[in-house]
Amino acid sequence: MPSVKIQGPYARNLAYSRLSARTWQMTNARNDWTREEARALHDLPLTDLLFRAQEVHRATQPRDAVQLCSLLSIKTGACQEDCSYCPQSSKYDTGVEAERLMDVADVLGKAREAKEAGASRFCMGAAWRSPKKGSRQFQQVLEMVRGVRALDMEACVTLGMLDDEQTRELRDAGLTAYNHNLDTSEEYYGEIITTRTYKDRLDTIGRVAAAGISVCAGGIIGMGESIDDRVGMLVTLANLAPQPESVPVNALVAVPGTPLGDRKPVDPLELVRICAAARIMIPGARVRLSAGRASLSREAQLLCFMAGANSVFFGDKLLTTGNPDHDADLSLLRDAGLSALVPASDAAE
Ligand code: SAM
Ligand code: DTB
Ligand code: SF4
Repeated sequence: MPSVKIQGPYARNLAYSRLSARTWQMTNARNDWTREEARALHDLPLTDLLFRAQEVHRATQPRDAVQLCSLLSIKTGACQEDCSYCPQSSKYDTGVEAERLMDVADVLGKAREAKEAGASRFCMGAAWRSPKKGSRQFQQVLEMVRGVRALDMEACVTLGMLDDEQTRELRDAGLTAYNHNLDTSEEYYGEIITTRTYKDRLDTIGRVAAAGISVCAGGIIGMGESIDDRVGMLVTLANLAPQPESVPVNALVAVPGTPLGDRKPVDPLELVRICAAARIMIPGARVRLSAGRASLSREAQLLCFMAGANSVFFGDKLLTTGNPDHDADLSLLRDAGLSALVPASDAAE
């Protein structure tokens, strides 16, 4: 595995970007976006939209650093929820084999490998509606979080809906961020998921923020939603107080067997617009170019970076589907003159 301790002018980026993002958040982030102005922004001529996104990007983020996050499915398949996009729902026959929660030591081994390969954040996903109250599995997840933090990596988990106690325990374990996506607009949500509501989603996000854990929340495009649905989702995210620390922008990976298995891929330029609008509306966030990257050209990915995306999932697998491999991503960064964000303590070495 290649070791990529990317240093250089942005070696202090992780610490710098948090400070800069928070400063911007306090002074410039707005929580009063209307759908009309967000739609007008989204629909700008693309070069104007990119220009505005670059202005915000350069004022708030290290301008040429991309955070590499590695993702691991710690508990796969057999989920009770019916999310129409998801290969892990038990309602659909997608060929994904259900697996029990992984051992803590195996997960930490993967985290160590990810760090060695250049990742500064380790994200763990479980196909749960919510973690079982007082379960041994939840205690194991807490151990995983503590272990990842001890490696001096940011730790993120996505485990479904949380109650107050679980949220506090995750915070006390040192969790950096909790991923809980809105996926689409409130109006379109019922077309995609019927086993929970938008309000359920917002409640968990509110609990996470109230406990002092950073919120990672974003969505998916390419599920048959309208542009107004995409903009509506961004407005809901931007008007959260505090705004999310990171915003994953996923392009649907159409998995055969799911209700959305036949959907045509979105035009990459539509993804560029969402990245740019997210950068402008949620200026302090890491905008994470997430699922769907395996079908994007290098040029399309670079346009997303110009639009303000500054984080990707790094490694050849997302949860159950494919992603560009390490070499492809490292050569993309190198050829574009971008660098990987390194943990603050590494930068200080
Ligand atoms: N079960 C938890 C939940 O739903 O919050 C965590 C795991 S879930 C797989 C995490 C996110 O992955 C979803 O909210 C969705 O945004 C994204 N996702 C899942 N399947 C996808 C697909 N086929 N294409 C794009 N994004 C997908
Ligand atoms: C997010 O928004 N995207 C990631 C992460 N958060 C957990 C998951 C993408 C999953 C894509 C389908 C799969 O690999 O199963
Ligand atoms: Fe379950 Fe999450 Fe997949 Fe929905 S997105 S089916 S909650 S794993």
